[in-house]
Order: sequence, then C-alpha cells, then structure tokens
Amino acid sequence: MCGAMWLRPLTTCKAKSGAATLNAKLSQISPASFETEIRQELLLKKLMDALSAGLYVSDEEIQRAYREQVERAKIRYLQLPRARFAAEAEAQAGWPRPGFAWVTRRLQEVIDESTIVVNEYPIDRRHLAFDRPGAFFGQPHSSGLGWALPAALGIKLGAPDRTVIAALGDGAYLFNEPVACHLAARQQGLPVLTVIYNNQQWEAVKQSTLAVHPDGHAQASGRFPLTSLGPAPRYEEIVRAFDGHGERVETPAEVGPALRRALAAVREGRQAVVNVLCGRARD
Ligand SMILES: Cc1ncc(C[n+]2csc(CCOP(=O)(O)OP(=O)(O)O)c2C)c(N)n1
Ligand SMILES: [Mg+2]
Repeated sequence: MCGAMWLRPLTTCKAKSGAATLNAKLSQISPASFETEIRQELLLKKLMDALSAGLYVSDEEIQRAYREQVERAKIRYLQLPRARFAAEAEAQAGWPRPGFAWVTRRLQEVIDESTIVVNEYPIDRRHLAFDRPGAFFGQPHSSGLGWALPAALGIKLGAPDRTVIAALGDGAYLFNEPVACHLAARQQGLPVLTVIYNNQQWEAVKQSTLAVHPDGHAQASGRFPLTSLGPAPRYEEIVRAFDGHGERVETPAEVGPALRRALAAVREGRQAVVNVLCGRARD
C-alpha cells in the first residue's frame, strides 16, 4: 500500500506481499468534479474491495472496470442537471471577486469548435461541457503539477489551426515554469491563452490538511502553513516580457471581456495570460 498519510483514514486493508501497488493522489479521490467522482468509485470501491479480499487486480481488469464505469458515466452525464449547475455559477455574479464557477462559465462562452482546453485543476466540468472528442485534456495521473502549459504548447505545435487555452491554478502556474514556457512559446510561435485561477494559495494542500485532520490545530486556528501564495504577484506582467498580452481581472464583470481581448490577441499570433483573482467560495 502507498504510505501517503491521507489514505490511512480511508482504508485499513492490507495488500498481500507482492500484490498490486496502488498510489492514489488526493486529487484523484476527492469528489471535486464529475470526472474525479468516476475515479473515486473506480479507485476506492473496486480496487480497495479487491485488495481487501486479497485479490490481485490485473491491468486488464482495471481497463474493463474503467470501460464499464465510462459507459455508466455516459448515462449519468446525459442526466446531469445542467440548468442547476448554470444557475449556481450565475449566482456568483454578485460576488466581490469572481468565483471559480463564474470564470469557467465565461470560458464556456468564448470557446468554439476550434478550441482545445487543457486543465490543470481549476475547471469543474459541471460548468464546462464538451460534446466532441479531443477538445479537453486533463492532467494525467502520471504527472505532477507543471504539466498543463508545456502540454498546451505541444498541442498548439501539433494543431496550429486550433485555439488552445490552458487553465491553471496560481500554484500550478508557478510549477509550470512560466518564464521558460513563455520563452518557448515566443521562440516557436505558439500563441496560447493561459487563464490563471488565482486564489492566492495552494488550496488543495489546505483541503488535504482538513481531510486528514478535520478538527485539528490548523482548522481551529485558521492557519495553514505553507499554503499561502499571497500577496498575489502581477503574474500578467511575466508574459508581457515576452511580447504577450497580459491582463489582471478582479471583478466578475471584467472576466468575459478580458477573455475576449486575450483571445483576439492570440488569434493575431500573440500569447496571452489572464490573471483572474478569484475564489471557490465567496469570502
Ligand atoms: C509536483 C507536485 N507537487 C505537489 C503536488 C501536490 N499538489 C496538488 S494540488 C496542489 C496545489 C495546487 O495549487 P493551485 O494550482 O493554486 O490550485 P488550488 O488548489 O489553489 O485551486 C499541490 C501542491 C503535485 N500535484 N505535484
Ligand atoms: Mg491556487
């Protein structure tokens, strides 16, 4: 078994020596989105059940279980309450700062059939629906943070006629080595739009702490060491050093227009960054 501390409260089963090794990240098992819900069931229910029964889970079995899961997910997908999700996102219009769902809905409005979206965490798929293959790429579980922007550049290289948008958390943006990415983008002529969901923190790390110690000192004191990324740097200025278009957005009303201006720049051949100061919750 993986020794990751956040897995301990979730399972007490022991694998036989030589049995399959399971290494699940919190991002795979927290039901933050529809997609992770599928993985949650697959990873925690099927694999844990199998492991606790002392069975070896073959790759074929995992693949078959995954395919079954996808078929069931397709049915559930068609039954999703889209109108409710939309209403939840639109209700964020009156927030002092944009909400994550609001930003994603505005993104939905500017994508067209040529757009490919690459997501390193912030997009909740309830608010961004695709009905064509190859339009959305999420972080593979083989990677750590730092995948999305280079991946977006590679996608643009392979599909120069497509509009490519990378959606990143602020922490993820830092992990992506943005200076190197913006340099490579200019050098290779790869105009990509990066949207930073900037909540000025590694919120996932904070949530991991709460998941393991829901009533712990951090929760009681409201202090979560090593999770703050504030005060927010002017990330939008980094891309300007590479002749790109950079914007900072702080209110819900500004998000849509800023995305449109940034996409206009991208279509003229300039890379762009929209740094949105936003949050999952209102406060
Ligand atoms: C290389 C690497 N280090 C650490 C992690 C653990 N990790 C998962 S999400 C996350 C924070 C992401 O921060 P951000 O992109 O700002 O997203 P937020 O949770 O704030 O929405 C971290 C550090 C990781 N996935 N990969
Ligand atoms: Mg963040």
